[in-house]
Amino acid sequence: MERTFVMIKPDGVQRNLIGKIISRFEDKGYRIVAMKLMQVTRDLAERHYEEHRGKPFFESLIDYITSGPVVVMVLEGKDVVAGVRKMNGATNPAEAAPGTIRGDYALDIGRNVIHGADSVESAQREISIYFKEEELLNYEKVTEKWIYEYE
Ligand code: IDP
Repeated sequence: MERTFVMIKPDGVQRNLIGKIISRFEDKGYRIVAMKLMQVTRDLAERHYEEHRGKPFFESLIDYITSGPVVVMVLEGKDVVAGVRKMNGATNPAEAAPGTIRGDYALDIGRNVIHGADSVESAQREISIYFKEEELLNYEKVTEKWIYEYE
């Protein structure tokens, strides 16, 4: 089963959106296999966003991500990486469709509420930055037989 890494950014926590955002992912059918509230250090943020080092927005991005607590989670489900990206909406909230998280809850690219890994490889890398292997739980939910049509 595919896994992705998701972060409710500091603005999402400050704006009381934790519950609403988690509900969307639960309602869709994804399983939460790890989750915690944490303060991201600059070192951690720079490792997470190392592909953006040198870009004009890099320092403000690191300031943003380290500006307050975040909720990090690992979600599991069928095609969850692409599914979460669609639910999050376009990076720039001005371009994010209504009904997406950024489309419904954000206005500025530098305050876009949520992060989701952009590929299976990025998800694995980000999960290993934020979680220890033993923090990822293996369990099943009884509802899953109503979510998946097993062959
Ligand atoms: P993503 O979060 O949709 O994967 P990325 O291009 O990986 O988008 O950018 C990472 C984060 O950096 C964005 O979510 C946004 O918070 C911030 N960011 C990206 N581009 C800009 C920009 O042009 N100005 C300010 N912040 C930006």
